[in-house]
Amino acid sequence: MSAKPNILLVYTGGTIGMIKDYETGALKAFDFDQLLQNIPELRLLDCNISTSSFDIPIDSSNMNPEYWNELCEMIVSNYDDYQGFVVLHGSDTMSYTASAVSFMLENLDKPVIFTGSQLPIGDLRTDAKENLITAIQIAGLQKRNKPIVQEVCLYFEYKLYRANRTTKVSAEHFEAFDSPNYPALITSGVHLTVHEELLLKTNRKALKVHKNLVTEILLLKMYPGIPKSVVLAMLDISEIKGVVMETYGSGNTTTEGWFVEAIKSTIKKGIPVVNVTQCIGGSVQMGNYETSVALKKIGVISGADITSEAAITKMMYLLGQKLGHKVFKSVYETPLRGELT
Ligand code: ASN
Repeated sequence: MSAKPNILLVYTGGTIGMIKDYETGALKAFDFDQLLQNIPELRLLDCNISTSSFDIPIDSSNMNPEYWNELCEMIVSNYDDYQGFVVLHGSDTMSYTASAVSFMLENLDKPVIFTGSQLPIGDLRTDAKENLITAIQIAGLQKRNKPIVQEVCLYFEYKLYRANRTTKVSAEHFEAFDSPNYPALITSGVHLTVHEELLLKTNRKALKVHKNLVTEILLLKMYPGIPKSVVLAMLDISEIKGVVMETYGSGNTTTEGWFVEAIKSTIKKGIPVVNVTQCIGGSVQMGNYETSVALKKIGVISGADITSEAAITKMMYLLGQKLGHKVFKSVYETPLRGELT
């Protein structure tokens, strides 16, 4: 292995590489090589950077599991030749993609760092350069010839987070992401401060990729006054294979009989229902209030302090594993990639 780490930079699209279409005034994706020409600083980094790109870069609002498969394939097919991977991705759905990839890549022992920006790299006030340069530096961090970070992360505005703990919290601020239930793994100031005790440790097993995600999931967000007819109609959709229920506070819903009955019969049909909180931070604790006691009794799965992004992608991944109902519940409630406490 050369002394300098090899880093693969994968460009999927997003604002970071966009330019303004002067006819419409809207931002659109453009050529990756042109993007790199705007960052001569990359040549000063102490690593060998190779690049790879989606054939047609996309705005991340068009992201989907087919693209996730393509991205995982790009990482897996280059896995032995690189010490780290940096994925440039639009910020809008970055937490979804990065969470999904964390589940799809089992036994990862190298860094996969997602980053992007709020302003295009060509913009005078861009946040892209710092995000990109530091993400590459972090992907190249080594200790005794081994990568220090061995998990899927998201780097934005001076902080490295565990990817599946993040959520996009601002469409305006450079600090676009937060990780409310798990501290930053690395903070970037004058020095990079690595919080090693927070990092996932590799289990030394061979890398495995899981591509058969199941997407037929209902995201049921509770709101006061949600009509019975609406809930029943949604739960009645025959394609649904799993439900992520976004509840109030520590996992509470209305105690109205029709609601609990509807959830109970959904579970009886073999459709798992996961309880996650609508709150930005904190955890589901079913049984804490009367308004969640029944949910616990009927077998609703606790998402604990998982984000909705990780809850949905974890369900996509586990539904693809074809587990029995009981096993599904216990596996879902277990942290697989550090996504819940
Ligand atoms: N719409 C863009 C995207 O997600 C937003 C961004 O990257 N800041 O691709």
